[in-house]
Amino acid sequence: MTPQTCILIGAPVDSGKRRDGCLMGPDAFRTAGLNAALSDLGHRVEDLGNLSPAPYTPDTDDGPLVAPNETIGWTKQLMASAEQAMTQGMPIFLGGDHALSLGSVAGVANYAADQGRPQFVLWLDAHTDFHTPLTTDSGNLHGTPVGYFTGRSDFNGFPTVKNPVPQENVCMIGLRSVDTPERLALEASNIHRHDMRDIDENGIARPLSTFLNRVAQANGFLHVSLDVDFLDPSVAPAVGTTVPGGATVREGHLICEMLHDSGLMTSLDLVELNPFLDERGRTAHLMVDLCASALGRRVFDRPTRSYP
Ligand code: 6HN
Ligand code: MN
Ligand code: MN
Ligand code: MN
Repeated sequence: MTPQTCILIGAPVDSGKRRDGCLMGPDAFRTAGLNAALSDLGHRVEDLGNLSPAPYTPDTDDGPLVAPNETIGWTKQLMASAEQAMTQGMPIFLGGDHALSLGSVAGVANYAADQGRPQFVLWLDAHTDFHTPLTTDSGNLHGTPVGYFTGRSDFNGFPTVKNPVPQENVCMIGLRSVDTPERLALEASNIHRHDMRDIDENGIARPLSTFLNRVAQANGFLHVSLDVDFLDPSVAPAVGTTVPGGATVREGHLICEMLHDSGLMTSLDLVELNPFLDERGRTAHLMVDLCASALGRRVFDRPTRSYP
């Protein structure tokens, strides 16, 4: 296994929705042993500690959006940190809610563009997070990162997305809660989307391997964004937006194991963990175990298998 330099970037973003608690996420991942899990696999681990948002005008409570200015501050900071960390290794963003991916993905995509290579994104989530600030009903900006980094309009006040990720380079797996405006926009897009029925009928390995083959053929960079609610709430209760009918523990591990076999993953988000809602740390531990699988933890080594 090729040792990596894993760069842990704590991003205690809690501005993407009303319910507080994700700000404790980065420390819960550390407490659950993330650093040791990765070092034990032979990787070099550098923990940059926790970021703060770039300076922002304090938010007022009178608009349709929850804490837009704070999220703009986070997006600026994360975009810069992501681009910088890519020059040094594989950034692993410890969320924080999913609003952190406005900055993490836009930042890694800037780096990919500098290298003259295409950026791809694997979105593991119950939700599509494809809203814009104008289509969201909840006003929660954690429902908008895919809209932002694919270059949808109406993100007023946010930094310009210099290198939008092409729609056909985005693959979503795990979907089971999609708002009507998101569904209409997605159906008119080239984003690859796999809902849970698709997984029930065809398994999770095939859609993933099809996508990974495309990343490999294009010599792309691959960002993976893992939302806790991708997993079924019975095994991952520590998230504010639980939706029944999610991925099993083994489906999660298989995805991560295949990601490692592919050697394609260049950056990772672990998001939406709300330790306040956890049961004795079990969700934090599961997320750490999945991350370890994505970085090479195995029961037994085996010849790499490919899926047609
Ligand atoms: N997440 N579609 C809902 C909304 O409020 O816009 C839920 C968003 C969930 C956000 O998955 O990170
Ligand atoms: Mn809040
Ligand atoms: Mn999400
Ligand atoms: Mn979600």
